[in-house]
Amino acid sequence: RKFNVAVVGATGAVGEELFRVMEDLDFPVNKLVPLASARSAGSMIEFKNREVKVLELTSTVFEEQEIEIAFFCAGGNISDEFAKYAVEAGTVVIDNTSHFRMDPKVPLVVPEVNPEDIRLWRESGIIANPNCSTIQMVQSLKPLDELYGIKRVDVSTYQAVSGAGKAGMEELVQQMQDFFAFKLDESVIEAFAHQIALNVIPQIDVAMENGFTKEEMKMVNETQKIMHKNFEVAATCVRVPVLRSHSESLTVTFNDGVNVDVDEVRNALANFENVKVIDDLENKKYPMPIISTDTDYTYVGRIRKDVYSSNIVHYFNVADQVRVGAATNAVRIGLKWIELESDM
Ligand code: 2RA
Repeated sequence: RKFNVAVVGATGAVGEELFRVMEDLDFPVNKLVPLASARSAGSMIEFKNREVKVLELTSTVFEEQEIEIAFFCAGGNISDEFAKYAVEAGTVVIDNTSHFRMDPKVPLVVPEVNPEDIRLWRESGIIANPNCSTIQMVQSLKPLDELYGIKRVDVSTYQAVSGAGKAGMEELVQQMQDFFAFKLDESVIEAFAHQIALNVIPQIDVAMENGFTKEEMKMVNETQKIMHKNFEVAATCVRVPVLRSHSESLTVTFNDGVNVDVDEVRNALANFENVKVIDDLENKKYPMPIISTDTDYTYVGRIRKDVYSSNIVHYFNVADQVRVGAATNAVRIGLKWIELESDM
């Protein structure tokens, strides 16, 4: 059967991508209801070659439109204010913001990693979609934990400007245009703490008391919740002038006594759902944002054993932040929910 589906934040970067991903993954849509603020209501979005009008997000729209599944991707404050109206109307909410992620009543799901957690959705009516940098990381950690048992993860990220939405992407493009017009010093700096063109910024989100940033602590706390493991995680999150794929350099320490076999690691990753291995350094083949962008895969490569410790492996991991890190994971959660929990 098909479902009545709402997308809250229909005109944002993730909202727009959701329509494309629902088409690509053949999401069973009966009626599509794009929702946005009064400012964007009335505009049109395209879905399956037809124009659909954006309606205003109100407290009653979920009930009026008989919505069964609602994707929220309009920011934490909007989820805070409106998700409860959807839940009251009997809608399952798939929330892309950080608002509910660490709520013990709300499952936090990457369908390839912890699909069974979806069954907890009835406690709150909400399923949370993790942070983008966490999603692509746990997709590679899960098979490695199953293989050897992880003790500690050290990760540095190279995060695209799409993580800051359309405003972030527009700011990078504008600053590049300003650079070629010899007026970069006049560029607007709004989406990021500093100029992002020709720069890297070792801060994503606000500072926490422990010296890490909020983005870095999301990678710690969300990873432990999704994987139901307490292994140590330390992250350094960095914004780079790339449009829309996040990269991560990972060092994974396995339990004492493990002797890493790189071929075993490569096979475990290659056999995991939605992960692709590109790992041929001699022939200059490895994952890069220009490979992953616009795809639904997490790519890994540069896999190598540590020079000093036999229980440590290093690798590089790249995925499209807007798709794998947001829209695609949300749609995959919806498909899994339909398979496991809807009364089809
Ligand atoms: C970022 N993690 O890349 C954020 C987006 N959710 O800024």
